[in-house]
Amino acid sequence: MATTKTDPKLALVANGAKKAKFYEGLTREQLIQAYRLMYTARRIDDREILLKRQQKIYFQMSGAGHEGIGVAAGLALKSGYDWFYPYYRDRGLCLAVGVKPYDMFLQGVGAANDPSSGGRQMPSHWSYPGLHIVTQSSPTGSQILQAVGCAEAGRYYARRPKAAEVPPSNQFDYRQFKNVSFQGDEITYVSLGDGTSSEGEFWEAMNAAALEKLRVIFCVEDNGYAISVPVEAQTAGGSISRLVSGFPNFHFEEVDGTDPVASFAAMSRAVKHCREGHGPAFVHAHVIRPYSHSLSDDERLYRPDTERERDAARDPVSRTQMFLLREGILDDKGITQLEKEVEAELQSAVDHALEALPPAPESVMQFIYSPDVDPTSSVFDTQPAAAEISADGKKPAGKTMADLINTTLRDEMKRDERIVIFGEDVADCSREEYLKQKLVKGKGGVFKLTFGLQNEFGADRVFNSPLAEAAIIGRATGMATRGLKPVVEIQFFDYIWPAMMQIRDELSVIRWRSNNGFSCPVVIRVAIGGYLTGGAIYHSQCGESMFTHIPGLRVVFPSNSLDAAGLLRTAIRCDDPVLFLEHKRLYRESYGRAAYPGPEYMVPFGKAKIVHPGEDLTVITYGAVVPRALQAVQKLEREQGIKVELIDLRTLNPFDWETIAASVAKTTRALVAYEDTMSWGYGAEIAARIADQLFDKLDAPVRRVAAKDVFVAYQPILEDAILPQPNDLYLAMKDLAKY
Ligand SMILES: Cc1ncc(C[n+]2csc(CCOP(=O)(O)OP(=O)(O)O)c2C)c(N)n1
Ligand SMILES: [Mg+2]
Repeated sequence: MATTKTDPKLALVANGAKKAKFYEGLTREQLIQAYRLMYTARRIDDREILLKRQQKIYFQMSGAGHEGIGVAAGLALKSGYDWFYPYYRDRGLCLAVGVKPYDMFLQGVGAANDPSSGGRQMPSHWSYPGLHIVTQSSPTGSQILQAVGCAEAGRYYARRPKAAEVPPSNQFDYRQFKNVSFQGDEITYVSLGDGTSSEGEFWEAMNAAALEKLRVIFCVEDNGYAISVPVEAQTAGGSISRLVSGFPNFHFEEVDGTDPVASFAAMSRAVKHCREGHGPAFVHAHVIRPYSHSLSDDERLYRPDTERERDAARDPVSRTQMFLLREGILDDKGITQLEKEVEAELQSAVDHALEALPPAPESVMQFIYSPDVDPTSSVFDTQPAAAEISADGKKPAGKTMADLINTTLRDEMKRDERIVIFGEDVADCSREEYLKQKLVKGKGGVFKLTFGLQNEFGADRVFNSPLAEAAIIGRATGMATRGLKPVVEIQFFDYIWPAMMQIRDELSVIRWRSNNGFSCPVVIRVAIGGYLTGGAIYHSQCGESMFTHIPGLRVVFPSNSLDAAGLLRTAIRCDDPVLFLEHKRLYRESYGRAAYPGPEYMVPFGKAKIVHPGEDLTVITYGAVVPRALQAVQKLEREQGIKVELIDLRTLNPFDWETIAASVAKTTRALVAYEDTMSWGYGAEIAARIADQLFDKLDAPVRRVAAKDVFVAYQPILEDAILPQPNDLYLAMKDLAKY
């Protein structure tokens, strides 16, 4: 661990630069260039503020006061080589990396040809694939874990370069559409504000980067405020540097971020530490925020003039101008000339941006999902391989859902070296020597679904993550952005919530918000559901409709082992993020066992299965309700002669409307059954669609059977009363058939 501390109050000329020919390694030309970039950044802010007041753009977020550290970082790192997760104040960094002012104005006006989002995101939400600037969002800090995943991906490819290759086109999958590039010593830069360092994800990211010794530079741009909250009310002790100083493997810098020369020196040392592979670096840059938080904020409401004037004396743009004059690097004429050139460039950029066409309203649905790989298509519709019959003519014993998920993961890992598996307890044994010495057998997940995979494929492909769900999804998102295929596990659905920000505001929307500039087709396997007799509140939840409500996320919920194998393979090979829900009660159930269907068996998304044909009534369901409904259907047929058509949806987004519509048109009665709580649940949408689109076909009201609107209780008597049972289904079907 190395630490360099620069007194944040130091003036530029006081750091020894005056005597040196080079200024901390910067030439006179580079210093002029740095000033040009800083001045450009500030003037773009000024122009945008004007445009906002004229109602020609719709939002403004300034980078004012942060230009010094940003430009220094851009100069110390390599454009198109290193990777960048810059936050909204990093206008200076983006210009230094190569973003054009015109591109920034295009984002302001929301133009169709805005390269970062095509009018979908606010300005200062950077995304420039060619420059390795990865699409950014508004939630403070959600970029940090992704940056860690990005660095992990770069290291993975460097160690396994074959993984980056694109397979021949007859091996059709997401890889055909990923443009993978990597460098052995590439660095991932991620920045955040001082307030954002209070987010839990920041700490999860620091921990992961330190554990893995990753090449990540964390830059905290500390302007002393998070909107109106001052740093001493935000960060215990008022110094983030002090708090993080215990993380191992890090290089630490604390610097006056309004001083581009000192900032460049600090960044260069951070870059060296990372580039050489010693681990991550942390740069704490003290900056100012002269333009309030945003145009909606007036900082005079909470900052007195004295404090604001103190900041103004450190303004990086005017200080750098003074520095150039004092050092004789530019004279007054030179400064005027430079500023005139910048103004002319910005005028032309604004003029052109104001003429740019807005996006077509019809384009709104574009790029929610992959335009290249359609998981509902016939490519993903294959037949199971014939079951092997042994010499004595016996069919092989049926495999459980747990068996076939494990086998599918194994087959796919063999086929695709970009697959990595991580999560809590998913490895066989983190202390590899125990496995190697055969002292232990290995765990492979609390439900043993990943058993044996670390042993077979290595600890760099199958590993335990820290106990941090947001980190699992955030890191996976960063990896997938670089073309890897993380198949991660959330141990229990009940504990998916720390990752909800990453799932809803990041993973699912990255393709859409970047106008197809980036994608992150992660597979999230989640153990879900109740009927466990003793699972209680926190091991029995459903809640799938909270995820089917998210545009951009595929949601799969198999009811038997054959479907689980086929759907998991489709999930892995497709190009969209997939939430793969595995019902714990079905893992080892005798219902729905099947022979191994071979390594190419796939089930397309959006294709339901008719589990039992019938004419009198349609039951639409999925997951663990399928076997329960089947019992009820068989009893009803036996006892009442009522023939029920039982539909297993298999995938919830997309879902198979055609099969539902055809069945309900035939039977004229529909019952939607699901394990989740009744109100606002998945069945509500299906019932609404049936009522809306099949109204004239119906002879009865659309009914639902679901759990009571309460959490699942521990005592089995209570659990039975809460979750839908075969008899509840039986009675509802019988009643509906009377109409
Ligand atoms: C998760 C989340 N919570 C709240 C907000 C609203 N918000 C936007 S910026 C901000 C303050 C950020 O302060 P800091 O991290 O210090 O960055 P600065 O704006 O000062 O550069 C807040 C609270 C948000 N965007 N995301
Ligand atoms: Mg701040």
